[in-house]
Amino acid sequence: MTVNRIPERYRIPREDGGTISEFYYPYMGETKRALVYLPHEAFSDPARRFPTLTLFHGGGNSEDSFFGGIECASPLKSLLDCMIAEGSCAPVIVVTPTYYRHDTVNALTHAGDAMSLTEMFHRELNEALIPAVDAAYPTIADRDHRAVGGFSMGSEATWSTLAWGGRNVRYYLPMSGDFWAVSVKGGLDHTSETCDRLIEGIRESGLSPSDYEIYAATGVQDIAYPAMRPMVEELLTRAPWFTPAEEGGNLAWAVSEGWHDYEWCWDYIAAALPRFFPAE
Ligand code: FER
Repeated sequence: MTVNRIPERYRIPREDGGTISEFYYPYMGETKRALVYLPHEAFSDPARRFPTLTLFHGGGNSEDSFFGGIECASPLKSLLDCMIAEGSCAPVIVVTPTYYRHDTVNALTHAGDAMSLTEMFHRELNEALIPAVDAAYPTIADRDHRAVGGFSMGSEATWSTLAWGGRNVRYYLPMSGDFWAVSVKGGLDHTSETCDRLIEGIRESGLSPSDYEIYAATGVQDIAYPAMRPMVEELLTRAPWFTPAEEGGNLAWAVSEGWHDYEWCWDYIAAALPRFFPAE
């Protein structure tokens, strides 16, 4: 399926929107920082609880990358404010953590080093981040109201979460990145084994195909396209584990005109949110 560009009004900051703040939580002896978006409804209706989308940044980036820091230099906050105000999706809490640690500076410049961090992030997500967010914010604390997604190496972290850490998360938004469990760009070089590994992990987690839904997206000019395309196309042949969304299945494959840049993630996020968390 194709992906629409977001309308220009999604880029215009709104007075009636939600808030962004810094959030700190402990993990393995460190204090980890994340940004958290709370929808306007968290303030206007204090008894209400919300689904959560957690977004993993790309290699060499940080917890500030998706929102453009607390000053919100990217269109992500205005996009969320606008979609929620217009009733295009449910009000949602959005969390942007980092898989980096204080001692992993090397990994900032090498995607291959980032890989061990993206592969393991599901542990921090399940053991520390999800419980901390649920304790601090008005979340609907069950797996049907949690989504994770990511860009580039953050997409690798998203596939890894589905493979090994999906017990608390139903929805997945891998953007411009394949799954590197078998090898770097294994979606291209080891397509079949990469798909086997993903399915093996899901099966060992005790999940069945109705327990997860994926909106996988990239662009035809994206450096991830040559690896992501054969992987997702093969996954679409692996019923019952993966079946096409067009036929009511659990895997949507969305291709834009785009390249390897957050600019195209706004379109993917805007397309996925109404599927994951439709407005009531
Ligand atoms: C991919 C293409 C590129 C991918 C990751 C990258 C996980 C990351 C590149 C970088 O960080 O420089 O298919 O999948």
